[in-house]
Amino acid sequence: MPFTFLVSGASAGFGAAIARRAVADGHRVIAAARRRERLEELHQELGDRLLPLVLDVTDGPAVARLPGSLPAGWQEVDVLVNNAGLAKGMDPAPQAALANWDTMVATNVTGLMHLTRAILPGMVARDRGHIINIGSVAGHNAYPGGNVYGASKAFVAQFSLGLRADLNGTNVHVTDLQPGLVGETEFSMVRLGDAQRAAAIYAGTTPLKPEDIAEAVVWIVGLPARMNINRLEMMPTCQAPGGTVIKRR
Ligand code: NDP
Ligand code: 8X3
Repeated sequence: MPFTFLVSGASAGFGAAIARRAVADGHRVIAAARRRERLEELHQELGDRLLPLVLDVTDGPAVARLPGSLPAGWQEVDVLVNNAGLAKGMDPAPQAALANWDTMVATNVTGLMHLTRAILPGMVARDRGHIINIGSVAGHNAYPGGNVYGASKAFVAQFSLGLRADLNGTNVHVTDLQPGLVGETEFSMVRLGDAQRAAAIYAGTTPLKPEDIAEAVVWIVGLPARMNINRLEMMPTCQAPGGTVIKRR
């Protein structure tokens, strides 16, 4: 059955890949992000089964107005992919810029929370829907410089479980999708602001691709309605859970 998706952060990376895959599979996609021109390009590429929507998830009033302001025929969102998110900086906590911390919390935590709150009542009223939150392995594996980014993804993990607790008995599904290292996105460039440092993150690795995340998303939404995937952790085979670090003097 074709669904109407709302994908936040659809102008690049995972979000664009999810939009492409969903449209290829016969679904319709409301593609939301801040960069209008990127969304227009995606619209040109994918046609009228994609609705470009300029939206900053940190703009609380705009997010709250969203359900009523969608065009006729696009108001019933079946699948919300809370993907818009970012890391800013990788400095240790004593040196980190507070502005970067605030941006991560505003986007990864508050933005995700507000968009969920805006879309969820409609799903509950229709007794169907999927919320797929893009978390991260950083939400449960601490690493130096991951401080607020990791904490924001820990919020996503616990919020996802809390939502399911509230929605227990309904056909509204909630999944926290937790990828590890994924290349071919703007993530590390946005985080580090330096092409060389960003490229070094992936040197000598074969990371996951945005298409792999899209594959997981369409698998989740295609499962029988009785099933809920609470969390799904994915890593490339060049990465594995690590454990703690010891500092030797
Ligand atoms: P990208 O930087 O490639 O894409 C991020 C997207 O989020 C862009 O489309 C950007 O669009 C959008 N975005 C950022 N801020 C806002 C905002 N305030 N309002 C609306 N849209 C916004 O990153 P990825 O695709 O790699 O990351 C997607 C998600 O996956 C993030 O939540 C990230 O934390 C998570 N993740 C990434 C991993 C990786 O290794 N790449 C691994 C695990 C999780 P625009 O600038 O146009 O608004
Ligand atoms: C992105 C993965 O390990 O760079 O969420 O934090 S990591």
